[in-house]
Amino acid sequence: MNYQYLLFEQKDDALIITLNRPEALNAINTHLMKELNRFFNRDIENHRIKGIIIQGAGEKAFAAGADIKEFEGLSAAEAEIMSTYGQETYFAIEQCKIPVIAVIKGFALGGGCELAMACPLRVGGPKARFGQPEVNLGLPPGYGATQRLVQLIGRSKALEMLLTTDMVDVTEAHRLGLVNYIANENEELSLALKIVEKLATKSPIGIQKVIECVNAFSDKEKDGYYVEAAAFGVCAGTEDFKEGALAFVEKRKPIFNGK
Ligand code: CO8
Repeated sequence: MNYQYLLFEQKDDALIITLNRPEALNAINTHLMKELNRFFNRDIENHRIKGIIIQGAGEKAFAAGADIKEFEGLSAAEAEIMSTYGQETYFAIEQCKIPVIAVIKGFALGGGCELAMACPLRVGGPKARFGQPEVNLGLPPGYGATQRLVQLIGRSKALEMLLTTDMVDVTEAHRLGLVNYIANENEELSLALKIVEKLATKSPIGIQKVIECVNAFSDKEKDGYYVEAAAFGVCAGTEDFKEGALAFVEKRKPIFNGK
């Protein structure tokens, strides 16, 4: 794999992806977005892993948004294409059959906060700060915040964050449901690794189907209950289901093979 702005490190069952533009607070430029797209749509297949962790390089930021320095001279058509491409990339992360955990130590702003929201789980450190400052630039968000923020924290608080651009700290983000876990300083990554360890004991097919069904909730073309019943049916025919039920009866821990 040949990547310029993403670093990869495998630790046991986890693949750690680091957004690596610390000099620009890991702002997501076009190239970095293309690399995320390539990984989640293609290269992920080369990895045998149970969880993916996305973090930002350095202590200061997860990602401070899209790269504002690329905005100059952008035509309306180009901006719409960029927005759609970013949304598609984040959908691939949201729908990834291997769960993705965002580890946020500092700023998660604009497209950075949107990236964290596309991940099924989020761990925040004590200095994590979340915000959607796009209206300061004369823009609405373009990578999904007007939809995912509403889903995650509710319309009222989402509108407050989007309209005022006020940032929320990690305690408030946790209270709102914007982060799942608060980690101690310098323990953010190790907490995420522990979560992957836990996920690795579960049925990979079960996990994949939960992600698929929950995503159906916000897909206007799908009936989530139908998707859930169909997933339940598919899973009932799997070796994982037989193993899970047998292990319960035999009072032992299940060993899932993901088939
Ligand atoms: N883009 C490009 N460079 C950035 C960005 C960014 N989003 N954020 C920070 N940087 C750069 C700074 O320019 C600076 O570089 P340099 O040293 O070369 O001047 C370096 O990172 C360090 O930043 P600061 O000196 O500003 O650090 P501070 O600690 O003073 O401030 C802040 C930190 C508060 C995070 C501040 O940098 C800031 O406000 N950044 C911008 C945050 C923002 O507005 N984000 C939203 C961007 S728009 C967006 O995400 C829309 C997504 C959808 C796009 C759809 C396609 C068109």
